[in-house]
Amino acid sequence: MIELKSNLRKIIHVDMDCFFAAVEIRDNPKLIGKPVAVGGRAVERGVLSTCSYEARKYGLHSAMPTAQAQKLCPKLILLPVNIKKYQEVSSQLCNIFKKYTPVVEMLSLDEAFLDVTNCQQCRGSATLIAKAIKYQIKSELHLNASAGVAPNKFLAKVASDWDKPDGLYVITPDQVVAFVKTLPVTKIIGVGKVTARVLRDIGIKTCLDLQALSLLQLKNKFGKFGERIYYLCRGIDERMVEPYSIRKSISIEETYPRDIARKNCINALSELIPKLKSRLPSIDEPINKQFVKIKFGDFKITTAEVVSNRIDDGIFFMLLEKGLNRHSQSVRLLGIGVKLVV
Ligand code: TTP
Ligand code: MG
Repeated sequence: MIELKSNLRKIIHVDMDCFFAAVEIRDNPKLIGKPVAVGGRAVERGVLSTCSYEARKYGLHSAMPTAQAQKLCPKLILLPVNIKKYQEVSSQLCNIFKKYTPVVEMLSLDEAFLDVTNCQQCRGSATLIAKAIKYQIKSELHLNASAGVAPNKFLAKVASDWDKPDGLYVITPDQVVAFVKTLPVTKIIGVGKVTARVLRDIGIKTCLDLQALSLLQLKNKFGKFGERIYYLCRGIDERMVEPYSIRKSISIEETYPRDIARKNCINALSELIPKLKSRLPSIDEPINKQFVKIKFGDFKITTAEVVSNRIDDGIFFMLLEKGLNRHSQSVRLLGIGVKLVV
């Protein structure tokens, strides 16, 4: 038992609060306390990248069409996306993280995993390290971060969202079993609306409910992903924190609750592009390829890719058209991504 404990990892997940909006409000204090959103204009059929907590009170959220957001919140202050500025802040954030550990995996501009198992600062306490990081972000960058501390990536990410905004939530190794029992399955990475509905239909809502299914049952139902959730619902996640440079590609995909008509794919793709960009460490990030993945209503999958050195929105639309031309069905899933220069 003691031996096992010495192998335990200490993982911190940090996620900034309403990141793009928070940076804009910081740089223009007149916006404090107002409903503020960052995103594309309604006339250009834009969507919100994010919005302040005041705006969220009106039901606004990321990826909502701006036209709809302005109807729900007529006083909304809409600002354009200034990605260069957020990238600068992101690299400042990364520098703060690296003061505590070299094992930093930036997941997007505002989100990172840190493995602090071997960090000697703050008496080696991951909780105190997370506190120190939050304090440093606040005092140096004048922004709020939420942090989660846990023995693995899955739980650290759940924890950072637990107490948002300005939160710090800790799941110690001996709390894991009790914590996952009541955790809704929707908190498991990869369990989107579609999987959640399949599970709900057989009476499964929490991770404890899910634990009743055997490894074989889950594999039969969900394939390889079934195996993953078998372990995740028990609070087990062996994934390492991988410093960014090891990652070979970055992608984002969405399975739609109902198959979408082919003519609506352009809009759906427009919503994915800003999400993908927010996951890149820099907009000028050198890349090799751009790709689009389509899963059709009959589960047929096609991918289209092309060599590209700089991310270009037009290329995604061209690849979408190419993929759609290969099959006549409606679309169940859309994904886009880039292969990185490593
Ligand atoms: P998130 O961390 O998902 O959201 P957030 O930081 O705005 O709010 P929260 O307090 O809930 O963490 O995303 C980080 C940034 O990425 C966000 O500020 C804007 C960008 N983004 C998009 O451009 N489109 C999207 O659909 C999402 C989800 C985020
Ligand atoms: Mg965030």
